[in-house]
Amino acid sequence: MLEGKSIDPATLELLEIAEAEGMPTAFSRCETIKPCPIGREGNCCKHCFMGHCRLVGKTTTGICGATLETVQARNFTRAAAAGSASHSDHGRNMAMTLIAVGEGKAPGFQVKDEKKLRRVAGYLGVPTDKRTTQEIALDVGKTALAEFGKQEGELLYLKRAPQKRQEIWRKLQIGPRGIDREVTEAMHRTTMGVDQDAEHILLQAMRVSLADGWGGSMLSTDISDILFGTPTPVMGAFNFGVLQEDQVNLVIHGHEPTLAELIVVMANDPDLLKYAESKGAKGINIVGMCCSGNELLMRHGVPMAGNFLQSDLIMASGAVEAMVVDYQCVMQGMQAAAEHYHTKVITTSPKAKITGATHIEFDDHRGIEIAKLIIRTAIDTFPNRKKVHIPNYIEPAIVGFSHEYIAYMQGGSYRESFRPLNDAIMNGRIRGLAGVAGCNNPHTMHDNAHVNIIKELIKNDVLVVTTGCAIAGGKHGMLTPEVMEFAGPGLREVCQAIGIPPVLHMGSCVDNSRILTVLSQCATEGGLGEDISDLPGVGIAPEWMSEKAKRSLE
Ligand code: CUV
Repeated sequence: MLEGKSIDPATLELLEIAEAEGMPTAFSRCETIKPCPIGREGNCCKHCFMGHCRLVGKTTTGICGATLETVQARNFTRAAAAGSASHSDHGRNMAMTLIAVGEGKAPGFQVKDEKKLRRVAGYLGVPTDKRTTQEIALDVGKTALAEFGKQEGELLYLKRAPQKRQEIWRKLQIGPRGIDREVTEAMHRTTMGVDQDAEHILLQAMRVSLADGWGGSMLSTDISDILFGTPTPVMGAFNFGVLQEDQVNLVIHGHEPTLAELIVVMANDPDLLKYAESKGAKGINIVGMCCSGNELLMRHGVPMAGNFLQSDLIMASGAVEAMVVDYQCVMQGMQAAAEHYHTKVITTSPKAKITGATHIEFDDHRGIEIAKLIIRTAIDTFPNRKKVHIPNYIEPAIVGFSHEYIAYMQGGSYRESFRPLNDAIMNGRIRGLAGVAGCNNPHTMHDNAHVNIIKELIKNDVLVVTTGCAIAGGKHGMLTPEVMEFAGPGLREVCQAIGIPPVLHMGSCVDNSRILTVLSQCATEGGLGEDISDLPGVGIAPEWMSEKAKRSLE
């Protein structure tokens, strides 16, 4: 029954338990729900109520006359707009936290990377001379926030792309004016009776995607680095084995690093540790999941319990006291899974609740107090444990390669560059760069595509960077220096010379913006052409499911 579901033995082990105990999971629901073939292909038009029109067989237009091309372009553009809205709304929250820090109204938060704050201020045209960190932070936050509501001109970060690319965007008139404006316009243009030329609709899909990649996501990454530190390599660990049998386990799942950061700090609070002891636990163990997990992993080495398809399954260990979530990629089925055990699902975002779950709302003005309350709630749950079964699989990994760190590795603090990498590509020792990103999807064998694609790429001398749930490779030994032996001879030689592994963990999904920065820097370094499209680079999301992944590597 379980055959073909995952290449990960820890996942199979808990799937067996879940099945025996009747706990529903995405894997089990996928057995009975087959995707609608019409919708999946984008051939169902739901944009007005003369339909819905299913464009199959001899039916090639909807009631209004919209063609298959138009319908598909509309569906694609709406998915891109939703993905862009999600990443960008996350970026907006980060900007608002930075403003609160600038105003001195966010206890527990501070500017951790002043150098990055000043660099970002430069990109955004915020003056830094003779100004305090707090003043700069406030203005950077406000300028970033203004990018969302801007109505005219173009996003300030577009100028971080190679000159030639910027000119192409301008010529096609797809340079985003403001992030929210492009999402709204995408929704408008795909409404019944508006834009009805497929190519023209798709131009807006590109614009809304650029608004994410060079807007919401990039701002989100930058502000996260300013507030929580720009990642440098740290040791981490992957898979269900990171749960602790004798401790209170809190799994942090979702996307925003804000509350997650405070929970990590507060898990060492002596009063809370004493309280945990009073309930029979030997400590408080914080582990990550999906993209929140990536944020914590790359900045603190907080262990990563798993990726998307493991997020409801982990409850079958019987060892999860609290599943703390904010938004995106949080399956509602998690609550049904939790009800089979003692686990509390705790929703924390004012934007996202789950029926039946405990809601403890985060507010960055009272962050510490809320983090403590969440940990206390988890501790209170510990005595309710029944049977515990933690699969004994744990894989070490080295994670946290920001673009800043990659540049630093190629020349030190004063001469950082992408020259060695470019030279290696030019002389053929490295054949290309690949970004392996995106989710899991139960319609395909869990982790299989991620891991095997990465293996093949490095074998063929392609340097790989991974983000999001593609960090699946971490569970299978792909993020250790030992993986060097599977790399082709050219890639191995270059990686050894620079001092980096052949597969670089770059963070969460919004950190795909780090990949854009690396590509821009490679292009502007010279020798490989003048544009990102001149580079031998590819972006892949082999197990994608989220609308966010639809636009991710634009
Ligand atoms: Ni934001 S979007 S399943 S958590 S990568 Fe993971 Fe990554 Fe896809 Fe979601």
